[in-house]
Amino acid sequence: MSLEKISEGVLKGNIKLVVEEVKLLVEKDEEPLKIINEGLMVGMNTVGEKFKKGEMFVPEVLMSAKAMKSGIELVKPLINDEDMPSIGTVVLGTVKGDLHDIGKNLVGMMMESSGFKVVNIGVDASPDEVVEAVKENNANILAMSAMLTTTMTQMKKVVEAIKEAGLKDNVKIMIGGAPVTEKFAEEIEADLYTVDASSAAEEGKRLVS
Ligand code: B1M
Repeated sequence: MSLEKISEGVLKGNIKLVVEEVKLLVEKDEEPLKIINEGLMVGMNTVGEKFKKGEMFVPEVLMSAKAMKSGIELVKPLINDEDMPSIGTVVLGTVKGDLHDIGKNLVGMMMESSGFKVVNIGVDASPDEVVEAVKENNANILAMSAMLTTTMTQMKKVVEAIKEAGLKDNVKIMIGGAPVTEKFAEEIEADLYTVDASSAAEEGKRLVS
C-alpha cells in the first residue's frame, strides 16, 4: 500500500490497483489531498510525458484517465463538506471543442472543498451554454478550462458573450489549463489566471471576498 502504487496504477491504466490502493490509504487516514497530489497526479504527469514522447497512445491514456477518475471518486467525498456554508457559486466548464475534463474536475473539487457551490457544466461547452448557466445560477465566478492551443481561443469568445449578455460586472472570470497563461488572460480580459487547482481555489476565495 503506497502512493507509488497509486501512481503506478494510473500509469498502467489499472483501475483495480488504483481503487484498492486508494481504499487502503483512506482506511489508514491518509490525507486526501496527498493521495491526489502525490499519488494520482504523479502518475498522470508521467502519462503526459510518455504521451508526448510517443511512448503511450490515446487508448492507453484514456485507461489512465479512467483509473485516475476512479481514484478521485473515492477521495472526493472526503474533501467535500456538504455542510460547509457556500461562499459563492462557480460555473465551471471546459470550452467548446475540448474534451479534457480531469484538470477541470480537480479545480471543481478544490473549489467545493473551499466552500464554493460548483455547477459543473461539463466539456465542449459553447459560449451560449456558458452564458445560460451563469445567468441561471446567478454565478459569482465563471471558471473555464482549456487544454488545447486550438481551443483556448474559445475563451475569448466566452468573455465576449458574457459582455454581450451584460454580465461582465456580475461575474468574475477565471481561466486555466496547460496552454493558458497570465498574459493570455490579460489579453482576453479574464479576471484571473491560475496555474493549478489548489491556487484556483485559493485565488477564487480572494476574488469573492
Ligand atoms: Co489530450 N492532449 N488530446 N487527451 N491529453 C494533451 C493536453 C497534450 C498536451 C498531450 C501532448 O501532446 N503532450 C496535447 C495538447 C497539445 C496542445 O494543444 N498544445 C493533447 C492532444 C493533442 C489531444 C488530442 C488532439 C489527441 C488526438 O486525438 N490526436 C485529443 C483532443 C480531444 C479534444 O479535446 N477534442 C486529446 C484527447 C485526450 C484524451 C481523450 C485521450 C484524454 C482526456 C481524457 C479526459 O480528460 N477525460 C487526454 C489526456 C488525458 C491528455 C494528457 C495526457 C493529460 C491531461 C490531464 O488530464 N492531465 C495531456 C498531456 C499533459 O497535460 N501532460 C494531453 C492531468 C490534469 C490533472 O492536469 O488537465 O493540466 P491538467 O489540469 C491542471 C492544470 O492545467 C490546471 O489545474 C490542473 C492541476 O491542478 N487547470 C486549471 C486546468 N484547468 C484549469 C482551470 C482553472 C485553473 C487551473 O481555472 C478555471
